[in-house]
Parts: sequence; structure tokens; C-alpha cells
Amino acid sequence: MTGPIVAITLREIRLPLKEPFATAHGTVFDRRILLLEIDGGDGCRAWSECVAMAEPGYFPDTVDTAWLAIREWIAPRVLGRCRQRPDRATFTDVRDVHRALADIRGHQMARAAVEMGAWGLEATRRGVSLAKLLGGSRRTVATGIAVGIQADLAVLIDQARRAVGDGYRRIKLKIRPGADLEPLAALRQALGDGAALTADANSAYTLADADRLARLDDLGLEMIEQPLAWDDLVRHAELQKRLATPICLDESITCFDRAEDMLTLGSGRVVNLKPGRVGGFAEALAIHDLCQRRGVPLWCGGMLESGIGRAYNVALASLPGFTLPGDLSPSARYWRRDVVTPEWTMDGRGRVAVPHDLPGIGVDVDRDRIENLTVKHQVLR
Ligand code: OSB
Ligand code: MG
Repeated sequence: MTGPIVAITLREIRLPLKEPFATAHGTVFDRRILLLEIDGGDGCRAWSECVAMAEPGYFPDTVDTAWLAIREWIAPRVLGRCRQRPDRATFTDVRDVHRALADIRGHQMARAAVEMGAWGLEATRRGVSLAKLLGGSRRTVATGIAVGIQADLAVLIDQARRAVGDGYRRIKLKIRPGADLEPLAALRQALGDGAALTADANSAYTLADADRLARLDDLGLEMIEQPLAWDDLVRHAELQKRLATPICLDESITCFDRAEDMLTLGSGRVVNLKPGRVGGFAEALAIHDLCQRRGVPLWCGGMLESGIGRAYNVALASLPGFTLPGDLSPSARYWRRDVVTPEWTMDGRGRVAVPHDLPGIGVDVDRDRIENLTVKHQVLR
């Protein structure tokens, strides 16, 4: 690192979604979002976002546990002169942040928020784009949409048709037992055989559902995301043997080793990479390189991030190993108004521009708006 981190400000904001987002484990109306402001003490600052949700339904981290973990264990390891680990006091490389946090078990989303913020700060200090610092070269990233579970089939089809018209490169439908075969068949029928269609089960099934899931093979899905339990690679391997549809793992990929295990065991054939879920960019880059080496299709997932978190994902998705469209919808898909300027937009061919020519995360953060949305804040030094 070019310099230290002297303060971290934690903030919780509440951002109401334009429309509720329903998954197998519940419906989100208002997104509780933990934002960080990383202060370099030299006039350089970077905002970052913790992707944890309000409840541990998708992943063990929550907004509240991440706050606690950052305050108690993570910030003390990276702030200024490292008090608890004097042996790791000086960060010479931004990757040292990841190393300094490696002895903390779990809390990936909390660690990632600080680690990724350190990359954002480093990019700002060096006057280069975050994408460039990460090694990304793509000028645009391809975008797919994630559509929530929708009881009304006509509404669902209308939504999907509009998404295709807007340019989205792939439609992903959230599914759960009882809301799977029928809506997916209706979508396939409505969108035609050429449409890239996928399903995300968010762990709603068990191996006992294998026969039912095998019926999805007729629908020509590009993949089914995370059908089984979040921490179960063995049964995913068994299920993959019984499905022609490629399994993509999301929740299960908590770190580099799990990605490698997935490939070793044959638990899936596609990787959804969310840097916020694997402990940050150092780990995400290692997974990216692994997938690239092994020829594994890779895409960047989303967590209903604000425009701040989205900046980090767009930068990562500009790397060459991301071969499939990401969950990188523009701001207007989620929010009446985002917290960044300019807001994230998508062109008519489903592409989001990577801000290569701007230093740091490439968008300005609307501080007044964030102040207004803040329900809680704390400065750590
Ligand atoms: O499983 O990919 C998921 C949102 C929150 C938590 C988990 C997931 C999702 C999404 C939304 O699918 C993707 C997006 O941000 O558009
Ligand atoms: Mg998913």
C-alpha cells in the first residue's frame, strides 16, 4: 500500500427497493446497507460496501455481525499501526490487507468490505481506475438481470420480455419448490429457444428433489444456480451427475479452496463470483485465475448493492476470465435514486461501461444523500 488507513467510518443506510425482491429465503423491501468510508489521512478516501443482508438467510454474515466484526477484529488489524499484530504493522502491498485478516475465521463479508475498500483507496492514491489496479481491461461488462419469484405468470413474462427489450444478455429467475418448472417453461416459451435463461434456487432443494430438477433439462437452461445447501459440495456433485444442466455454485464458494474443491469433486461446472462473499479482491482474483486456467465459465454475481458496491463488482468483472454476463444491473433497476453520481446505466445491448479513465471507484458518492439515509454511524481510529 502506498500509505496507511487511519480511520474507517461505518454507516448503516436504508435504501428502499423500487419493487420487492423475492427469493427462496424471503423478500427484501428495504435494503439495509453497511457502507464504509476508508480514510487514508492524506486527503485520499474511498467508500466501500459490505454486501451482508439484514438476516443470515443467504450467508452467515449480517449487517450487524459485520459491524461487530469490523469494529472488534478487522479494523484493529489494519488501522494505522497495527496494535494486535505488530509483526504485520506495515502494509507494503494492498494484498497485505488480505493477509492481515487471514487468521479470522468466517466473516468474509466483513473482511471483504475493508479489504476491497483498501483497493479502492489504493486506486485513488495512485490515480488509476480500480479496474486497472485489478488488472481488468474490458471497456464494458455484459449484464444479466435477476428476476425475483413472481406469483403471477403474466406479470413475470411481461417483466422478462421488457428485460430482453432493454438489452439484458441473460434472464435469471429465482425459483423454489412449487415455483420452478411452470414459470421457467412459460419463460422459455415466451422468450424463445435463443434466450439465455438461468434459474437461481438459493439452496431451496435437497437431493430428494433430483428427479424434479432433472425435468429442467428439457428447458435448455444455461445453468441452475445453487440448488442445494449453501455448505454442501458432496451432494451437489451427486446432483450434477444426474443433471445435464450445468450447476453453478454461488453460496458454496466462500473462498479459493471451496472453488477448487468444487472442481475436484465435480459439484458444478460454473462459478458465480462475488468478491464480497469470498473475503475480498485478493481471494476473488485467485478464484478468477483458477477458473481461467481450468476453462471454467465465470460470472460476477450481485447482492442488491448500492452504486458503491456495484462499482467494485463492475471493476472486477472487467477482467478477462469473466466469460458470462454478470448480475450487474444498472441503478434504476433497484433504486428510485442511487447514492452515486453518475448512476450506473446500461446500454441497449446489455453493456455497462467500465470507468477506466477515472481514478478510484469511478463514481462520486453523494454524501448529503448518504447523511440523510444514515440510521447509525461510528468512526473507528
Ligand atoms: O443469490 O445471487 C443471489 C441478491 C441478494 C442475495 C443473493 C442473490 C441476489 C441476487 C440479486 O440474485 C442479484 C442482483 O444484485 O441483481
Ligand atoms: Mg445466487
